[in-house]
Amino acid sequence: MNTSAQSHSLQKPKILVARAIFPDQLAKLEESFEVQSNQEDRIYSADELKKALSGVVGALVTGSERIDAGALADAKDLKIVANISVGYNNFDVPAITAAGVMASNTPDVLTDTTADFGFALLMATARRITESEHWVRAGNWKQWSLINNPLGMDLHHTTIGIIGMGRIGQGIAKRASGFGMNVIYHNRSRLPEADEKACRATYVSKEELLKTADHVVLVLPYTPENHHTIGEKELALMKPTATLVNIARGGIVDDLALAQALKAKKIFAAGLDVFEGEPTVNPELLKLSNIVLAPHIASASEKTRRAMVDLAVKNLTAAVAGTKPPSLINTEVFKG
Ligand code: 8YV
Repeated sequence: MNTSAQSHSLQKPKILVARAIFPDQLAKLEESFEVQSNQEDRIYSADELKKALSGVVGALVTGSERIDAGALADAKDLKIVANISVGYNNFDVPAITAAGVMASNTPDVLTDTTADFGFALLMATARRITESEHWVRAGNWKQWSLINNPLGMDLHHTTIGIIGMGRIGQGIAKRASGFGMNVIYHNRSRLPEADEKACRATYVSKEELLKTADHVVLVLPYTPENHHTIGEKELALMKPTATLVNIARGGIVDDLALAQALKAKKIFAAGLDVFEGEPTVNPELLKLSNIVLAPHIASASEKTRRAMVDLAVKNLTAAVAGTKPPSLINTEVFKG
């Protein structure tokens, strides 16, 4: 073997890490790969992403990177785009498949952390916790009062309506049972009886759920069909005492219609972790006090964010080694 062939055979496969990850996880990756990383964490423009994907065999990306035919135009060596996210509406899956590239996501590892957060956001919303804090900080608390301090809505022994009954929806249902809540749900397809039993959940139509739930929680994936699942018409069906929580994706709720419904007190309050056009938040929402806002942090515990990266790395490493990634989305691309 001549020297250049030798050095070629010793070369590590080149990969892209499109966003900042924990430094020790990056250092571990660098043992096996030549890593082009973006620890600066500035989101690539479409053109920068296209360039960054050219010449790499694998890429770790997040929901901020749109992977479509344009992004893949020069990615001739790419075997996998491994999303550090369970939702993958940032992927144009048919275009990725047409390019012969595998696509993977990070299910399961974030289920409980995300369900915990969904429940926390629901409690904060129903019991007006952030609004109360702002009120205290603004010096408004002059005396304890039976009726003139912020009064919220109960969770215990009320009805929770969950739209989207995947793993995270089921996690929220189980938590709700612990609060003595009656659980109703709506989903594309009804769950098997054993799963309904495990969640103590009853399947209802979307309309019945909106009309009867005291608390509506959205946990469905974003697809074009799910765009504005909650708009003016749906908000009008809800009780004036009801709360709405969105931990799914921006675009599932019509944020302007929601702001109008909250302003007119057509519903009691809302808790949002995701927004249409995030990180921009509709200014009409920012004017309201009967709302709790969070910056898309449902999966954000360090332990879980690390587990998401670990699973994405497993997917990437498997694809580069020619084995099947554990959470491959477009299985038809894998030639075992
Ligand atoms: C991610 C999420 O943090 O997994 C998901 O679907 O919404 C979050 O856990 C986000 O998508 C960034 O990739």
